[in-house]
Amino acid sequence: MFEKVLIANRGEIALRIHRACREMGIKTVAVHSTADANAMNVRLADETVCIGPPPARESYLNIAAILSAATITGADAIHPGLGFLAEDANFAATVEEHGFTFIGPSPEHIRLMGNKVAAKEAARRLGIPTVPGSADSVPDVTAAEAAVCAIGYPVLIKASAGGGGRGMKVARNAAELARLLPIAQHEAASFFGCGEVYLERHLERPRHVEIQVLGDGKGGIIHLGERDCSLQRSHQKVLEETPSPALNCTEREQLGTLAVAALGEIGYRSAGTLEFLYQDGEFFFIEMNTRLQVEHPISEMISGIDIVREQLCIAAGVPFGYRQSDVKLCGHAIECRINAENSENFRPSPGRVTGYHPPGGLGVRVDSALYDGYEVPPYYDSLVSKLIIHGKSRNECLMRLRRALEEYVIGGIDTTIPLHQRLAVAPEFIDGDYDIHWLEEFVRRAK
Ligand code: MV4
Repeated sequence: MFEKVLIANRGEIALRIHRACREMGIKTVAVHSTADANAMNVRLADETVCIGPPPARESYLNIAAILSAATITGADAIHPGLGFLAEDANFAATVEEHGFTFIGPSPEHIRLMGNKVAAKEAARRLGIPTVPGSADSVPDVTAAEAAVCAIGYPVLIKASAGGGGRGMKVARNAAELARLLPIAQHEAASFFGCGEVYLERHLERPRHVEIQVLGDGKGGIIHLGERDCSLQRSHQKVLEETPSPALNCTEREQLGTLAVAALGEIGYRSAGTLEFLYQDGEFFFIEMNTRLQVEHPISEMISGIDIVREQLCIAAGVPFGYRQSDVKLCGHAIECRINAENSENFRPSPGRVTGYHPPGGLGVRVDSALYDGYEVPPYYDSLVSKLIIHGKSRNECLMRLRRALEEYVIGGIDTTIPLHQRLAVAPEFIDGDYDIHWLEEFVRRAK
């Protein structure tokens, strides 16, 4: 096992990784920008290195500074966390070239899944159903129209190097396609540094269902069930739950078997997530995330498996000590993402936290680096806490969630706790009757 791990991230996820290291007797190195000198994960780390000024480009994305920090502290391995460099194949390769272990998938798998067209093609080859679409990127309107002949309108134009929904465009007829294609190509080039786009049939009211997998890199794969991430606004997830209220046991098993077979075939290593759209009883693969995800704790709560610990063991070459039949998924879990934002207009609300009282009790977990007196910096993602609830049943989980949201006090800044309080009593949410558009409508209706 590693003796010392450098955590190349910040905030709650850096603290989450620190905790797993600590429990395994591994020393931690926190790297931080000048804006994060007083952060909780920095205070708790064994060693700290300031790697640059507040802008992420000069600190958390500064590969040379991170590698220097790993060198001077004598770290064995680097955990990239999520966001920042977590899905940068060149970073993963550079880490390894410098003699450190990258705690994550192989650079080849990161690169493959980073290209959405190649990822879909790989998925199709591995027997995973995908959304009907262009087999390749479409260079011009002629190629796009030819592709639409087989797909049918409406189509969605997506960036090959994209993900997360930025720059997507719906075309409902040939005129819209001709108008939107060059705009989408231009946006793809400016957002992602690659102007290639592809087409997919536009699913009007799907749910977003993803499956958590762990691979040992030697063909061993297990899954930890699915997560329903349909509750989102502006492509930001707001609340996730597992199991999905939309799936039956057969569908759940089908999805798990499919994911395990496919990723075993490619010898996938570390934690990964296959994202699907689910509509009218059918699954369609859209993307794979080759990283730890924000919502990973709900899978931990129902499985009892510490995903970050598994990532560390896998990266150290320790084979799985259990198999799929040993994984028991118990009860129900929900995560509420709490952001430093106004809960009505979603404007960021950085500043000093005055009064911090997190909830507790059975089945309540709070993943957060907040503390009384902490100053939320304005430079980064506004996620400041994750409230994770576990219950024997979905109903117990919901009752407990309402209780925990009532207890949670974060003073001095606006947070999205009030949004979660409204959501937790909304009839459609209680009934599990929602798709990827429902929350946007719910937020609009509340105004
Ligand atoms: C889609 C879609 C409908 N049809 N693809 C958005 C993020 C990216 N990961 C994929 N996304 C979508 N792809 C087809 N063919 C609708 C979305 C989508 C979405 C997906 C998951 C969660 C929230 C979403 C919000 C808007 C659109």
